[in-house]
Amino acid sequence: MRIEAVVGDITTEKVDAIVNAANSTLLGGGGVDGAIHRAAGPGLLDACQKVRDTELPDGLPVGRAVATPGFDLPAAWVIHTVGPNLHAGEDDPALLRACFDSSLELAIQLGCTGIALPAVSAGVYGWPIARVAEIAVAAARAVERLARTDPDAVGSLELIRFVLSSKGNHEAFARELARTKRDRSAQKLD
Ligand code: AR6
Repeated sequence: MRIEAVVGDITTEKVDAIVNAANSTLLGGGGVDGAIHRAAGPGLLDACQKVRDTELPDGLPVGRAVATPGFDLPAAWVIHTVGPNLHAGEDDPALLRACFDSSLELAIQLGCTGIALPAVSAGVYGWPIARVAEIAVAAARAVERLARTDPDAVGSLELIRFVLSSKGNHEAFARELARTKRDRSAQKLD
């Protein structure tokens, strides 16, 4: 399993699935959500509307994930998840962890080889980037551990790439990736 962090625009990622930091309506918004809808074209909004009309009439709950095709994107799939909104008092880290866990789990179920994820909740929803990095990287490390202990459980997944919109955000993720790598080598020496 490769886990990495890059600076970039997630809409240009050539991986099987990209993750969208959506809101519960699934009907678009600003930030990465707006960028993904613009790049995917109108088919994405139609597909999201269809999901609302069928399986999720009350919207996508915080922490859950749902997939649609990627339409005009290089990625075959968009995995929509809804992060907790700190400005609305949603301060439970388990909810943010659930976003990353459910997105990664869905990518595995879809048979993805590679997935790209943004810093869910680190924009409009107001979570500090260091906290998002800590939670997101912990979720990725859990999948990495699973790949070692039970390879079948991660299917074809080989790459987890965090795509960050700024150098500062990238630094937070790079630091957390380095820290958790050090922790793991320390554990090996114990
Ligand atoms: N590629 C990668 N990262 C990006 C991109 C991009 N093209 N564009 C923005 N980011 P946000 P949230 C970063 O606000 O906090 C929307 O209106 C951005 O700099 O997109 O979960 C939804 O509809 C930030 O670091 O998501 C919801 O209403 C990170 O992506 C609400 O915002 C997430 O910022 C969700 O808020």
